Amino acid sequence: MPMDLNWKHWNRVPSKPRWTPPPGAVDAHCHVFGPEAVFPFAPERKYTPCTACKDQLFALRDHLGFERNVIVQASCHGHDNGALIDALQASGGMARGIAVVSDDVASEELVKLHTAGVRGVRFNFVRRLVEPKSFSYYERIVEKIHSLGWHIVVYVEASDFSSTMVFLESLPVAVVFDHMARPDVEKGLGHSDFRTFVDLMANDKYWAKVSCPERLTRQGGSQDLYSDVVPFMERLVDLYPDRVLWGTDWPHPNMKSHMPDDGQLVDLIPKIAGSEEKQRKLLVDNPMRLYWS
Ligand code: 0GY
Repeated sequence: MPMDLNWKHWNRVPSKPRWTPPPGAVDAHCHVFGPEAVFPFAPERKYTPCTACKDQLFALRDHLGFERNVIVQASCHGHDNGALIDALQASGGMARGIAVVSDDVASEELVKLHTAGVRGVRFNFVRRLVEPKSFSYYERIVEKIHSLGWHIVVYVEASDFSSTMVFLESLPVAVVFDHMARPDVEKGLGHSDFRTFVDLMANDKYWAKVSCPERLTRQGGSQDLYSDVVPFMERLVDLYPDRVLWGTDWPHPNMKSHMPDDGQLVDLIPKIAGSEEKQRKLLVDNPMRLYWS
């Protein structure tokens, strides 16, 4: 099936970053889609993406000067983690995965995922992407993954943040927030919504991905690249240098306004993390601790 007409294709000729990542850098948020003939998209999906397969992801990784990936199961593949497992197995240990499973997942399936390199599950609370499920559904999954030492990756929008937090607080596992829990950057750094998130992060079970300025910006892909989002990313890196992760979000699903240049996204990193120490923690030490230790 062709990709949705209002979708933008990922950038086939990203610029070469001018900034060089430290050795061992990890792109901790990216996806693989298809190819559909081998890994069909889920019938219940809310969008049909373009193909973005493992070889294309690994080529981008090398082009950007990164060494490792954390590949996150996206909603268009539902609970079928086949494309993800295939990519992890092909990576030679240089990729880890975040899967999506249902509450009746068998323990043998979880062991299979772990062996392939999966280290957590994603709870996607974004209603335009996934039909809402009860918190007890997610609790049943946590009970099953806890003994594997896995964590959960949460994708939630600002409007659902407080109700979801009541649930997350009770969980006995680490929680990683995609895209800084999607702040409304127009409200500013001082707004109570972002301050609540920043305060929550003081609890060391929480981690934040300082990612997706292209999704959060209100400036479009203007020349003053994502300058409205950078202060939010920088604030989290400054306050919690040991619990932040960075990712490209390639192939940038659902981007309709513009398609980012992945090389330019890398060039933002020194603005977000201003010292070599912070850059090393963000790109190497933190993802290695969470995904490879
Ligand atoms: C992202 C963001 C999006 C999509 C998904 O699972 C998904 O389909 O995560 C989005 O549309 O905001 O992190 O890739």
